Amino acid sequence: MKTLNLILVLTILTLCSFGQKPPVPTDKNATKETITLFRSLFDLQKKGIMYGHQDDLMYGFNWWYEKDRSDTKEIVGDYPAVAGFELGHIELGSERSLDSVSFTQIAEQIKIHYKKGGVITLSWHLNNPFTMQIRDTLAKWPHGTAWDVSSKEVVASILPGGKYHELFNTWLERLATFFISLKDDKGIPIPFIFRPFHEHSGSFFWWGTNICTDNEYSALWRYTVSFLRDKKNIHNILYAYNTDRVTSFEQYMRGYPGDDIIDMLSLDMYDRGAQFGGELDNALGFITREAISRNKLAALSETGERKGMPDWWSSVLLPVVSKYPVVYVLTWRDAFKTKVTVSGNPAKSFPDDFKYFYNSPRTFFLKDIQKANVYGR
Ligand code: BMA
Repeated sequence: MKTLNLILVLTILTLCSFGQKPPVPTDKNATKETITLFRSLFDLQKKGIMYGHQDDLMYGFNWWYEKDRSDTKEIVGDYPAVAGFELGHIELGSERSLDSVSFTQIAEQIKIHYKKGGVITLSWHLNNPFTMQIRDTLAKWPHGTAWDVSSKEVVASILPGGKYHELFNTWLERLATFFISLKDDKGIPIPFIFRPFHEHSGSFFWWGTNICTDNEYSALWRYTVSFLRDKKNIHNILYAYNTDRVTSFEQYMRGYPGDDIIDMLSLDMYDRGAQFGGELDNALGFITREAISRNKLAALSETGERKGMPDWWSSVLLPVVSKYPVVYVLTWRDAFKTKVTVSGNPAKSFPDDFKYFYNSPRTFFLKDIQKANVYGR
């Protein structure tokens, strides 16, 4: 407690000495825990980077929902600091996500990870509300899914005045009901990072850059935040804006909904070849520079190794992310494959190299951030 007070005083003094106020989330009514989380992460990103893994607590390469199990823990003996979960199909009122994961179990794992002091991030591959209405018995994937980019009318159709606006409200209601259920044992809302309408600079989701206008995209974001924050009174969310690979800040900002509702500037970028290191370096350079000047967090919210590269974690990822104040880096899910019998983890297919990443003083896993006490408990 004493150490924490000292850290708090030092932080306040440092900030005051620069004439700056301590950073706060955009939601003026953010809960105490959410404000503390935001500030802790803001501090943490100056010291190192948290490791995150999608669906780490739900399933792995060759197992499905087993108590306390995690692919990450199996390799390095600790859980990721950041646990990612996916909400696609919550909008339909389904019991399971598009990846067949039970929403009840997702909520359980969110509570457990929060109790341990870990950070939570949620993504949402929501269906296509417009093309879903087109009944076509012969239609194949991606018809009606998040990946269905066959119509450019989707975003306009769900905004106020649009044909499917009420349907979208129903979807947001269901999302909100799930969010409201995320409480700890004392009934305190669990803070989390929400990253909807992700990878905007790509055109592979119906909210992508060539599928809707920048104004529509921004309006979609603003409507969603206002619905959750103002209508449903949910005040435990940090909102993450996100794009796929970009080469300039202008490109990154296309359709940006505004500093008044965004808490984190994030980027998704997978290693598809030798140019990756340079491209990531460039993008993180301008994103973190802007994030700092706007009092926002920054994250590499999805990434993945170059196929077959044995030292990707140590020679590509770590050197680049270590240069910048990036709060976390997250690798995507280890899709469960029933037919595969070898134990191991495709996302960390070179365990020794992943252990090197784990052992770096620059990286934080769950035990490290338990010490940092990001919720100030
Ligand atoms: C994607 C893929 C899909 C999955 C989706 C949501 O990037 O992994 O298989 O359904 O994420 O988790």
